Amino acid sequence: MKKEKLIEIAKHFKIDGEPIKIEVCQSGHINKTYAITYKTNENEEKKYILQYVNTNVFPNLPELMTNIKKVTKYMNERAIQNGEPIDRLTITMIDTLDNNPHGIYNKNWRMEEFIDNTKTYLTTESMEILSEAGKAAGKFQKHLHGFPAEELYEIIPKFHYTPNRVSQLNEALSSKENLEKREERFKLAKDTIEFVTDENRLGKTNIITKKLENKEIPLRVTHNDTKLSNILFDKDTDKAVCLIDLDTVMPGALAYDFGEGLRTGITTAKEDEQDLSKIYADINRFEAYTKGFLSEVKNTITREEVNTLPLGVWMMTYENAIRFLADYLNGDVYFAVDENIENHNLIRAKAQLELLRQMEEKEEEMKGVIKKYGF
Ligand code: GN1
Ligand code: MG
Repeated sequence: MKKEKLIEIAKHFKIDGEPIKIEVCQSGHINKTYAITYKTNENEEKKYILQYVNTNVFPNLPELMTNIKKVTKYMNERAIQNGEPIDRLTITMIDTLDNNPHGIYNKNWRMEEFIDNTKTYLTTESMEILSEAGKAAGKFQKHLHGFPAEELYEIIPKFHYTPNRVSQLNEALSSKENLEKREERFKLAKDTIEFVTDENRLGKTNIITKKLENKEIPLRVTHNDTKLSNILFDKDTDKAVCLIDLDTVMPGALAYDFGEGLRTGITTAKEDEQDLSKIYADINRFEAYTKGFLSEVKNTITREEVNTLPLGVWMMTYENAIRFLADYLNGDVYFAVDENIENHNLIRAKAQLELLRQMEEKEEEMKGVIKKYGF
């Protein structure tokens, strides 16, 4: 979109000063994100994030914004009560000039403050950063402890209910739409489909959700998208600052957030690494993340939740693979793909499955690490 048009949109939000610079942010597979720098009335520079939310994925944006406002308000109030700083605790949405009750301009647009002196990582070699990533996910849990999860809207129904993802894959497999065009994709994905639809694997997909249903584990407020690139780190110290992208905050299981963090944290490989030999599920990386995570949730996590953690890592990896594969077979309708990378979603699925295969071999090692930290 043209810069002039973006500036025109930005002017509908309550910000002092003038926009002077706009950059496209390349991360994220769903929304379109821009960083806008303003010159304030005091002649200082201040950055904001302008986003076009994809309402095919998030059809009820007012409900989504309501969830975000509720959880961020809760975090701020609790921190104030505890005498803790709130300046970089969580994201802050900007109101629109016409005071839209949900902070939305023209159906899809919203603006938030850019959190100062922070950066993100797609991957990292550093064990310290991984441990900080674990802390970020754990802190989110800690800050929202006591929030009544059932008050939140289920923004994407059955988001991490993996059997539902399996059904969506089955629909993609049996759909007769555009069959000619998709035929080639079915051929290329043959082995991947076989791997994914293995009966043993499918049989494990409902364990965590069953425990939630039976109340063996508590319903938590979960972020549901704790991948490494959704964590802000301090530019100078590399300490985790907070989780961003709260679009999928919903009621869920603790293991979803732990699992999604480690899906991207356990390896140095990118999510779409094409050279499978570069993908290595490293138990030392698992340990670094786990250590950080458990240090923050140690007073709130239940015994049964501890038991679900390794399965959560497996499940989030499997689930993303299923989703990438289904989207590939559907013709890339959900996740944004890079036009320069042929079969991008299939590549993503294969990379996830390589990780999954290695995780399956390391299940006992993962359990051992969790024990080592006293759980
Ligand atoms: C999407 O919005 P983004 O790009 O952070 C997706 C996640 C996937 C992730 C895979 C709403 O996250 O569930 O795990 O891509 N978000 C939604 O990278 O579907
Ligand atoms: Mg997201």
